[in-house]
This record gives sequence, structure tokens and C-alpha cells, in this order.
Amino acid sequence: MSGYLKDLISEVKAKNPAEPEFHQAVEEVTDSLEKVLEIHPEYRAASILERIIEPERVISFRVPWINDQGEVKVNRGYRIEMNSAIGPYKGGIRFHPSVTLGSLKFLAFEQTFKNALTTLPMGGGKGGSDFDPRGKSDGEVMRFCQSFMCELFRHIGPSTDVPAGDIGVGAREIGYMFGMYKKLRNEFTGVLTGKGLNWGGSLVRPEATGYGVVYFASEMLQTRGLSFEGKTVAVSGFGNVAWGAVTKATELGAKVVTISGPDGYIFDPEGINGEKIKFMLEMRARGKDMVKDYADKYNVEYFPGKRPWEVKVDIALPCAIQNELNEDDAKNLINNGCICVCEGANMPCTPQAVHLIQISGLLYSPGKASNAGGVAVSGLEMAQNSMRYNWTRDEVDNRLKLIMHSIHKACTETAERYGAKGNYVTGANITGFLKVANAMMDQGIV
Ligand code: 2IT
Repeated sequence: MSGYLKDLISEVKAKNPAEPEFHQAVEEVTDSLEKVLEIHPEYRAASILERIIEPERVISFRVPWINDQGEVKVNRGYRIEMNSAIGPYKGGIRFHPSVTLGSLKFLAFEQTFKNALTTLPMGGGKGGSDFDPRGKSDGEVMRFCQSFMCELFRHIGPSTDVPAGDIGVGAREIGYMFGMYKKLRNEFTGVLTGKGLNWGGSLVRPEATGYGVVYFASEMLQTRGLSFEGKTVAVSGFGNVAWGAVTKATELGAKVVTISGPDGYIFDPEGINGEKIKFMLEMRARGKDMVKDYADKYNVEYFPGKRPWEVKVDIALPCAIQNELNEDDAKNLINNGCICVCEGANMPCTPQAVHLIQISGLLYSPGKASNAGGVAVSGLEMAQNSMRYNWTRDEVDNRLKLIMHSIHKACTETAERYGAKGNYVTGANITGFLKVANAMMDQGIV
């Protein structure tokens, strides 16, 4: 890495202490940019990278709420408005005990590049809270969401910042937040995506992230004349992304043999299909955040405290959370003959794991490219809201497929142009960076 980039990373670490995930995400992107900055000295002269790394605005706020016992609880809420060069801030809201300023900054940073890749006009943002939805009653979740929106509403809007769901935030939470926003603003507008179908939501939005991951992995496999047909697949997580990925991979003739939770993973040698896929939704709705119930119900093996990467599979789709697949996991996958690791979560592979997977010649895609289908259909939801119209399922699904195809094409072509053929990390980072950087250049020093 050049002295300039090394100094930049040191400065990011010194200026943003205790934000390890943010450092990791910034390092991953800057690693890809050496050549671009050499060819385009104007970016360095305009301090584009320094500006992209600094959020346009960080909002941190108190979220007080009352639990079912009548006690007052306090959580911390955030919204990171990272970059608005190519459109309004756009990105999910995460409710999870692991949420910190640093983890949301990493997610908002990734989102900026991801959204640029979708071909749609969306800037980057992310928000959330350290609120733990596990075991909370419906009333508690509603009161929390309402309190969260009582502060957030003044910072967002359909042309300013459009949040959506993420870990711990699904259709129910979006509904409660939308209700409070509407009451406070006296305005029915597309301020959130992932809305219910009969009040402004888009068909295929729930499935979009997982479907997109599988569409993207299919494109990757195709470059080697391969497909999902007859392949064995390991999926981690059992939330929204995992559910969509299991559904589509199964539909394309693959056998998905694992899903996982914070408690461990299950191994279903017959494949997770039919009614068993529906049961994933039921497990999620139970609010326990455990996957063991699947093993009990379908009488399959359950591995407490373990992750699914030790299973022999052809394709691995990590769809749970950041840094869930480390170097040892990567070794296991490689030794077991895995051919493709396609990220459904944001930054699920550690840098050491990514390095090993790449030098071993496996197909590998970073989440910012392969999981962009979720936010892409959020962009389509925004378009439908603006038109006050709804597209059919096929219309949205076809657009999603087309977008995933475009992202794949952009990544492969850019990687090749910059002398890194087959490297989806380089391709995604450079493509996303150029779109955002050029927009920033056009708009002056703001
Ligand atoms: O990580 C992500 O891309 C999301 N959570 C979806 C964001 C969105 O605005 O739909």
C-alpha cells in the first residue's frame, strides 16, 4: 500500500478509536483503490477519500421506553448519514445488542458503495440501537419503536433519508415506526422501505436480499460453466436473508443443508425445503433467536455453539452477521472442496478468511455486491411510492435479476480493467468508489 493510504488508515484508527469494524471496512476498500488514485490524482487533490470516510452527519439519541413490568429502560439510538452524493441517505436500521457507533459506521460506509452499485440513485446511511428484541413482548417492541421514531422523525424524509429493516427490524418494526412517523408529520409518504404490502410496500422486498444473493452467486458460477443445480449449500443465519437464499437456492435445484443461530447450527441432510422453509419464519416470529427448534421438530442433528462451515458443501452463503466466518472456517470450507463463498450478510468473512478464500481460487463475492438486492428492491419501492403505483411480482423480480446481473457485469469488467480479473472485491470497491467520487467532484467541496 502507498504511504498516502497507509497514513490515511493510521489516521482513521487514531481519530476513531474503539471502532474496529469501521477500521476493517475502510481498510478493505482502500486496499482496492491504489491504482485508481494513481490514475486519477484529482481525487486525492480533492481529498475525496478523506471525505468519504467522514460521515456527513452522525445522530445519537436517547431512547427511553417502559417495559411490561412498568420499569423505565433506556437504550441508545443512532442514525449515520454517511454520504448523499448520489441520492438521499438510504440503509437499514439494526436492533441488536452488538450495535455500537463503530459497527453502524462500518455498515453505513459499506452501504454507500453497495447503493452505488445498484445503479439506483441512493446515498448511504445506517441506523439502529443496542436494544435486544430477544424475548420482548409485542407491546414492548411497539413502545420501543415509537420512542425511537419520536426522535428519528426530525432527521429523515422521503427525499432526505429513507431507513429500512436490518437485523432485528422486520415488517412489524417498520410498521410501528411508520405509524409514529405518520402521526408526527401528518404525512403519508415513502419514508421507510420494507413496508406492508397494503400500505406502500413492494412485492418481493422480503425475499429480495436472499434472492439477490442467489442470483449473484448463479452469475459467478456461470463464469465457470456451473450452476446451483445439484449442489449442496451451507447457509448461516435463519433470518430474512437466509430465508430468501434458502428459498431461491432450493428452487434452482440445490440442497441447502444448514441454517444457524447464535445458539448453533442444524444439519439437515435431506435439504431444507417445502414446509421446512416456512418453519424458518415461524422460528423467527417466536423471538427466541434460536435455531434448535428446527432440530427438535424435524429430528435432525443440532450442533450447539458451532458454525456451519465445518460441513462439506459446494457453496457457502454466510447470511448471519459480520465476522462470522474466520480463517479456520475458511480452511475447513476449502479442504472440503467448496467452490464458491457468496456473502449475504455485511462483511461476514474476516479479512484473513477472505485472503485465504481468494488465494485458494474459490469464487468469492463481498456482501456489498452480492447482498445489494435488498436495498435495490428498496429503491424500487421508493420508485413505486413516488409514482403512487405498484408493480407486479414479475416486474419487480425481473428488475431485481437485471440489477444483480448489472452489478456482476460491472464488478467483473472493472476488475479486469484494473488488472485484477475475477476479483469481485476490487471490482465492487472501484465501481462503487468511482460513481460516488465523480458525483462528489461534480458537486464541489461540500
Ligand atoms: O444491509 C442492507 O443493505 C439492508 N439492511 C437493506 C437496506 C435498505 O435500505 O433496504
